[in-house]
Amino acid sequence: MPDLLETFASIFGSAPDGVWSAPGRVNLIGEHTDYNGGLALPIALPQRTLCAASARDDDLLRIHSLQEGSSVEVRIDDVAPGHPGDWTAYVAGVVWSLREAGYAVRGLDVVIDGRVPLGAGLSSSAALECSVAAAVSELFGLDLLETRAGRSILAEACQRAENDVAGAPTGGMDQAAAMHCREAHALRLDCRDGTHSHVPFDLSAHGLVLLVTDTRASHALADGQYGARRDACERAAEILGVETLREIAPDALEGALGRLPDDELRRRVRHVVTEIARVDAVVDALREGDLAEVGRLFVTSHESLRDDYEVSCTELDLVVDTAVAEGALGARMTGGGFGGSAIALVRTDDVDRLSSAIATAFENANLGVPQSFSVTASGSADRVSPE
Ligand code: GAF
Repeated sequence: MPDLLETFASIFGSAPDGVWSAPGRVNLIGEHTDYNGGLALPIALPQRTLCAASARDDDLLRIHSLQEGSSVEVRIDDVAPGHPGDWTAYVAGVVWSLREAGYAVRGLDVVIDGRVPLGAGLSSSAALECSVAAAVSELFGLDLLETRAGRSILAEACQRAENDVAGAPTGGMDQAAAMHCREAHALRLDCRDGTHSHVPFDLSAHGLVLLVTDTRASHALADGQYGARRDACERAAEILGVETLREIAPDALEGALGRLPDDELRRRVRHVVTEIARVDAVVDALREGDLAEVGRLFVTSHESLRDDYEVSCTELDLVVDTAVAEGALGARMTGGGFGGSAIALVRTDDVDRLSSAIATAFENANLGVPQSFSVTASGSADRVSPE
């Protein structure tokens, strides 16, 4: 943390009031289900974004990032959809949305140290939003970080910042993960009513690790493809006369598909309904210690995302195919897709061999250099200092 504190002092002339942090995430399963009122199963990553901050008694936001190396100033009253138009929307948007929700929030001096890989589909944006939300809650006495209900309010404010200010029409999984995840547990998130529970997730007991591979293939959620999938789901729900696709039970799927006008819409709906069912199948398999079944469900999920939802890409498919061919129990893309990262369930002794097999496969296919690293389930947004 010395860089962060030194930079804060050199820019703002004093030590910060405190430092907060929030994690990135990988989703074990339950992809593109959150905006359909469905289930998801993320874990928090050990990689976190740090936010050193001090409260101001005016309405100015002064924002600096170690990675960007530049500073931006914006007044809270000037924050609006599309403004600011760069990464600082994820900071300013959080302050704006908490104020819109009626909280008495003023300006901030902020330095960000983002240690969640950027553009890797690992929710660096939610980590940034949630680290700022944690800081704002404590600096302005909102007392939201202390309770589960308060954390849900912060997660919703972060999602609004992303939807309304940054213009990315995402669901709420990533922010909920950053606010609610627990060490050595996955978060079973029910996006219909916002409830969640913690499912033990400690692969070391099984001689396994979760290997994340950042494909380095570009990935952006504010572009049209993510929104197009969301629109398709809303259109299908309207045709089927339900509020969200969560209302379609697996045994009613065939009937529902028969009432949809085209094959593309049928495939989108089939992914969502079967994927929601796979979440509880993974939860059951984890509770029973049946990791082979978890691996099989990973692969089924990936095939569904690749063939029915059409959000995978060459790089993600290559990671999954290579990992499975080299003995992983299962693998799948994670997050929004169109690039970003994949996860694989791998025997501890096989990690190095699998990582180099993936790197070699990318080299042979003339693709960029992927980054593989193993992760454990970590904790949620919190204060780092003063302790
Ligand atoms: C991205 C979005 F931000 C999430 O809300 C979720 O929809 C995910 O893609 C797909 O499951 O991470």
